[in-house]
Amino acid sequence: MPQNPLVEKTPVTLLGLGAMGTALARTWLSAGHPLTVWNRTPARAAALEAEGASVADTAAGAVAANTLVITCLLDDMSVGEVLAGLDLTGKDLVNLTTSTPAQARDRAEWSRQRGARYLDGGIMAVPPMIGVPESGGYAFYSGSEELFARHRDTLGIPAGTSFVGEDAGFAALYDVALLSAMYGMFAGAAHAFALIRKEDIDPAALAPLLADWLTAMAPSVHQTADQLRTGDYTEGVASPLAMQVAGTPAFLRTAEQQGVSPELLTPYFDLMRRRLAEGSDDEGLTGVIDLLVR
Ligand code: FVH
Repeated sequence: MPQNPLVEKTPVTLLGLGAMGTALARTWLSAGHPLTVWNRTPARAAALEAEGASVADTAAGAVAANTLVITCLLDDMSVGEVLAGLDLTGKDLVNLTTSTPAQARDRAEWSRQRGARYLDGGIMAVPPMIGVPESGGYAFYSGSEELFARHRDTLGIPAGTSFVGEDAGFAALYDVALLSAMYGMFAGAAHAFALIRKEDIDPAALAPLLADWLTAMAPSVHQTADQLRTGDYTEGVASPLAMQVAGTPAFLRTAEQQGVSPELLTPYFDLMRRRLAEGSDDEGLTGVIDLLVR
């Protein structure tokens, strides 16, 4: 987001200079924010120092340098280790480390007990997308809305921002929800490529077909959401569950004939069959969600 050059840039402390931390750091430096960095392995800070960052010898020194403290470490355990025993009184702690929702809520309470305000972040981008607005990368934020509003412009420099609620666990929840869907897509694509692996078919010929098909199917999530909201799982169904279940043996036989393990498909097909056995012939696939929720 463009910032007013006449407004003083918020100084940032960043703990963690892995692939993501380094990419974040470069965007704040390029945008003219005073930046103090610390990393467990000091060598990783050398290039950033040459680019204008102040390098702290200790995490305590880095935290003491600025009010806005951003962590981008491996996991929640490393955040706990790095911040243990440090004075966080009055700090604005923004944690961009991937966590579970429960870890994020605990970290928010842990920060509150130490006199810090807390915002949790989940980054929907890989390092090359950071600082490239046209890449579409963004981060979910949740926790203190007041803190988000205060630092929105600074947080918006590396990637877009999306505030998803005062519950500190929500950013992690949205993050994991989207990434889980992504892995489902990767699993389906892996099975598709495996099916053609032994044939005289160029994977590069299948790839655009796969991409177009997945893109065409993706908007079905809106119908799923509408059905979950209304509770009517038959509304607008074009491909009833009974028809889809009847088709599954062809998928499994094809896998067998192509010498491909069906292990990525069968868990989902099993759920479809269970839902159909409950008498939900006219539904689409939305009822499977209710079987997953324990
Ligand atoms: N890179 C990606 O594609 C994803 C995209 C989405 C968001 N993730 C999350 O971002 C967090 C950081 O990821 P990263 O890519 O920077 O990860 P690494 O390159 O592996 O760097 C890890 C940094 O954490 C430091 N570190 C690890 N353990 C400790 C510890 N016990 N005490 C202090 N620091 C620790 C590590 O330091 P060093 O190894 O250089 O000394 C790195 O600075 C992460 O949550 C992703 O899930 C990235």
